[in-house]
Amino acid sequence: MAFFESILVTGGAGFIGSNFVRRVFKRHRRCRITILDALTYAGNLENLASLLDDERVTFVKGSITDPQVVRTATQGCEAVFNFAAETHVDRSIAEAGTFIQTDVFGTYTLLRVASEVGVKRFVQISTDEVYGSSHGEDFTEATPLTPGNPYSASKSGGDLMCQAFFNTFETPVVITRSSNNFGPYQHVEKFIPLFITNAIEGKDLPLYGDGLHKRDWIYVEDNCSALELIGMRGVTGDVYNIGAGKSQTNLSVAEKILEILRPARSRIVFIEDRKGHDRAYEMDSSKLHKLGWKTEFAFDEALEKTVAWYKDNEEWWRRVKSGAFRDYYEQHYGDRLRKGKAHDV
Ligand code: NAD
Ligand code: TDX
Repeated sequence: MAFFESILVTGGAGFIGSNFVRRVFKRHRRCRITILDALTYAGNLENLASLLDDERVTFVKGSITDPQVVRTATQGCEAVFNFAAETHVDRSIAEAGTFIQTDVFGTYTLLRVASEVGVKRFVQISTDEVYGSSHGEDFTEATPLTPGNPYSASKSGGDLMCQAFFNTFETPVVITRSSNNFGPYQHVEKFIPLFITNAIEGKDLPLYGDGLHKRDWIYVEDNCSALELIGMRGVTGDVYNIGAGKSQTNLSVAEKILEILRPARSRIVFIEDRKGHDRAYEMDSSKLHKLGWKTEFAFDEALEKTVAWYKDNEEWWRRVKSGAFRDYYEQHYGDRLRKGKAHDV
């Protein structure tokens, strides 16, 4: 089945969105791509660097909460891939207003316009976090939504609105719920890039709680191949989990990062836990495997690639780490690190 001839990618200047745009641009030479992004603190045009000069790519700066902007951007697009969101759990704990605005109201606005325009496909990029914490059993698509923090509650609101639009207006929605992504261009506020760049800088690595929380890490390229496939072949109205199928503790990932960057001067420091910290996310992605998808990248090899990318792109992350991020870091980690306890190796 051929890919779409024209797509709208919201949030395309962020981490996963920019990786997805790059993939589609390379693999589908006839596809025109419109990117709609508000360029919040998380959006970065450098993530799209060479692509923006190409005639197949159009960039629109604007918010998915603005119906006028969304209407213009959606014109002529066969499919919408909605990546735009506020995405950092810690920031949602500090203040959740923008999360509700973008992740719920923004999704609603996009759905409304997509229905008016009559797009062929609306792919909602959601998260395994909507299921809450797993307790020894993998999440399936039938697992009830029990979000545990304001970010995942907002994403759940977006998902439910998608299901409501499918049910009420037959909007051709498909929902994807992926596990934790990592890879090039991920914002340094997130666990893996923060730990890699801190280790390069010789700074302490702030590990929440006992460090035994588990995540099912998926390399971003594997997530993007799943999104491409679900965009083309997913059943309308359905949900698809996207996971690598192997959870591991944060402590183990932190130790692997230090091992790759040996001899790093950094220490792992246990600090006060995140409030409401979900203990584990574990995914059953067998429904997606039946569509013909599998991962290409093993975790250890992909982590090495990711570390190499951050080593090769210091300018990119040093710019992101300066300015407003420095204040955020001091506010969020300063006291906790001073009161933290170094891990004995
Ligand atoms: P990100 O924070 O790196 O990027 C988000 C992008 O959305 C940024 O470019 C930002 O400028 C843009 N944006 C924010 N508010 C907007 C608005 N109102 N209108 C238009 N653009 C706006 O996020 P990411 O990690 O790339 O995540 C992308 C999507 O994937 C999100 O929907 C997220 O919930 C989902 N997801 C992420 C992960 C992960 O591990 N990173 C896992 C599962 C699901
Ligand atoms: O400094 C840190 N120390 C630490 O121990 C940070 C930033 C995180 N952690 C822990 C918390 C989590 O258990 O590492 C784990 C991963 O944290 P994040 O990178 O913040 O990701 P998470 O909270 O799991 O959410 C991510 O995956 C699901 C994305 O940020 C979401 O957008 C996505 O939906």
